[in-house]
Amino acid sequence: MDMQEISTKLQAGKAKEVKALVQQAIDEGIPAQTILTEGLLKGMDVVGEKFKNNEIFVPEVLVAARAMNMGVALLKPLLAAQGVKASGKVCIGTVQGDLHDIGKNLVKMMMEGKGLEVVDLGTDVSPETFVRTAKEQNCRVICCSALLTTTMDVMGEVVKEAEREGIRDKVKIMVGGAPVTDAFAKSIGADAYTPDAASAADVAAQFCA
Ligand code: B1M
Repeated sequence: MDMQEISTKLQAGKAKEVKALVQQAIDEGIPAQTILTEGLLKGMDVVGEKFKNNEIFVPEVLVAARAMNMGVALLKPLLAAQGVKASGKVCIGTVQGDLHDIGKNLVKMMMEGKGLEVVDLGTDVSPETFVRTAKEQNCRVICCSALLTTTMDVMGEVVKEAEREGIRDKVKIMVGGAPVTDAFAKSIGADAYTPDAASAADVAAQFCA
């Protein structure tokens, strides 16, 4: 099956059809990672480009996001079955002011696939909530996702809050999301930047080892 079909249906926001095509691809033995990157994520990239160029607007993006989530739900058990097992607790969230959660949910899923226990704080998470949760629940890693250039600076506040609350030496802080770079992560004093969900899960597992 051609992954382009999944991408096209996702762009059109046809959630049921995306779900059926993803199931068909799984049944044909296409690897879950291929379906995710070549089908679903490629489709979402096109949606992002059109959104940027004002060719489509928030409602269209939301239906595409819903189709993406339905496809990802089918892939979840398959992606989670891959990789080496680790143990440890991490908390994850999208930073304050930011409501994008598709990437954050993928990172969470891959981390759970590694055997990590993930406390999901959702979206619009304040630095205080990240740090309080890490403290109260003994998380080894705080994972921050940001999709907006206007919200990525909150990640620096998370680092500062961890310092203020005296847990900076006990917790690793990982950052990611489309506008985030390795140089940015270093500039705010975070412990790691990873570009995608799979590498985020690998690094979190190493931190918890
Ligand atoms: Co938004 N949006 N959006 N949006 N949206 C972007 C991010 C944008 C780039 C679109 C564009 O202009 N091309 C642009 C940001 C521009 C900028 O800041 N540079 C943008 C904008 C402007 C906005 C609004 C301001 C629009 C408006 O209202 N005028 C608004 C802001 C709302 C808010 O957050 N306060 C807004 C709203 C929305 C929707 C609600 C409609 C919807 C979100 C639905 C949802 O998430 N539930 C939405 C969407 C879907 C997008 C695009 C199209 C797709 C994002 C996505 O889910 N990608 C996006 C364009 C784009 O990115 N191409 C866009 C798929 C996802 C799997 O990728 O999240 O990057 P991503 O995650 C990746 C990696 O980044 C990484 O792993 C994942 C893959 O493996 N990763 C991590 C993510 N987090 C990580 C953490 C880690 C490690 C890796 O460690 C902890």
